[in-house]
Amino acid sequence: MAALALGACTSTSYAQTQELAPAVPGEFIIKYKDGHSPAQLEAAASSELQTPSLLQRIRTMFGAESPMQSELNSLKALESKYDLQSVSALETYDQPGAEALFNETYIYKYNTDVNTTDVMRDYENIDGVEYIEPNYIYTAFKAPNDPNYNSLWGMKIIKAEEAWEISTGAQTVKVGVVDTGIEVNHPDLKANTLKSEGMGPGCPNNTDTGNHGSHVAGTIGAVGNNTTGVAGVNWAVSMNGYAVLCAGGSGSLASIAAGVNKAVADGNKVINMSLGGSSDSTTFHNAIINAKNSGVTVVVAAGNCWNQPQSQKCPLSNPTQRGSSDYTYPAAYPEVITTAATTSSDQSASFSNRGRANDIAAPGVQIESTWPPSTYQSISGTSMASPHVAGAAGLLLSVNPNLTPDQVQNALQCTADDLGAAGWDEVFGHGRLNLKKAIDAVQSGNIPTCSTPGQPPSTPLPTNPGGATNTPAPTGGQQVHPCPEEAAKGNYNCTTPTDDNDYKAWEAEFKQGVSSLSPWFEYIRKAIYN
Ligand SMILES: [Ca+2]
Ligand SMILES: [Ca+2]
Ligand SMILES: [Ca+2]
Repeated sequence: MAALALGACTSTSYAQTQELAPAVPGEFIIKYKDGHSPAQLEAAASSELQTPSLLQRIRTMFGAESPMQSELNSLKALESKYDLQSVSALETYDQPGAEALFNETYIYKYNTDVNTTDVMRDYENIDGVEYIEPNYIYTAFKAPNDPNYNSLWGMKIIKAEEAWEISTGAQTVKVGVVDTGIEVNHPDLKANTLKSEGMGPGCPNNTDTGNHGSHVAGTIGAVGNNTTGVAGVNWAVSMNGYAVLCAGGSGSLASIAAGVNKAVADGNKVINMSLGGSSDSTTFHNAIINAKNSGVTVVVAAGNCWNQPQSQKCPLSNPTQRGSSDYTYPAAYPEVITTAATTSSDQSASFSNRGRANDIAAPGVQIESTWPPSTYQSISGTSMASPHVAGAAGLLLSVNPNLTPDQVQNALQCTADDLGAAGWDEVFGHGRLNLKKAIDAVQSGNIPTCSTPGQPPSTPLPTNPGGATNTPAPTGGQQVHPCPEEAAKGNYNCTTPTDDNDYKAWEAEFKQGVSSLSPWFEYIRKAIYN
């Protein structure tokens, strides 16, 4: 799509424009100083002829031209030199303000063979010319040809199209999706997915029994510009799935920790975890610390329990804690990028957890993405916000693969568009992701720094120390489930306690048919956000 260059104040000298930007061949925008357009000069010259001044009569006597006549002649000479085809005034549609700015501004169409630099030089040598510019061509920002792309409001609001002018991703960047798995044969995921590994009990390889992971993967890296479906933040990337949430969308701590550790071992530079629970866990936290120490950026969902009733999905009894990312794990761990969800009008999603842990916000309502076996779905959740940010982290790494997790986090959160209360706040963190500004920061090498001032301590509630005992779980919302207690409630079948008085290790078989060793904390509850 071509558009007119409307920069009245940006007179570009040909000398500065060594490399001319694309323009319509032979076409120029010329603005004359008031009274100096050819039509004005001509009118003035003819009135001069009819009622010649004394000075003009003297000039005529000596065969000299008036300056006005001479300027008109120079302009006429250029018109014939470059074979003028047509001239028309730049339309201002009768707006008085625009009229003043575009007074005597014309579109000149010359022979398409003319040398742009020559024409500009010749015009700039004439005093009455205020400026001349090539009729530059502007194009729509890079949008992919995927047919469902138009419904991806999230990509537009984070300025992905502008960012894609700089990079559309790279297959050398690996991103791990610790979730329900990835349907590797989905036509919009296949080319960007290396594998999906079953990590939890009953989790199969290379497919997705829960759909959630494939949806997350599509936002990170559905193949872009392939005339199919949707486009991810990365049009090209290498994703690895780690299926840890099976058996109805939940998974044990052991599986999730193994998934994170495997993702690090496999060389993923970014890990997305659109999952969580209300149990603080040293094992889980250590897996995340190890990931960050290994140079892996970990992006997680803030949780969906704000303003939600107590339920299996949102188990904490205290409503403030229930809707807080500070009491949601891994969201509360300081090593992760905690992502809240926004709507298409940049409001906070009604369910999006708030809290001191929130670092950034991203689109999370009515997000369309890939869905097994080979279709697409729109769903909502901080689960959908997190992969926008994880995808953004991947895209930044395609520009500079040596960025540290802290640099990635700063580039993302410190360039975000501030929303809500001025500056960092508990609803949006530092603001809504702006991918264009983030990629510009990385490309320029000037990555700003900013911290999340309210980052909670890693253990905001008392934890169950040492080993399980028969004492009751601490109150205040911490979901600690020593096996015997849960067995008494019928939630677990406990087997092989090593010590009757100190249940440091046991095997538990969850009612859902998933077994785990020493499940100190209950990740078996619905722990998935969608
Ligand atoms: Ca596609
Ligand atoms: Ca955080
Ligand atoms: Ca704010």
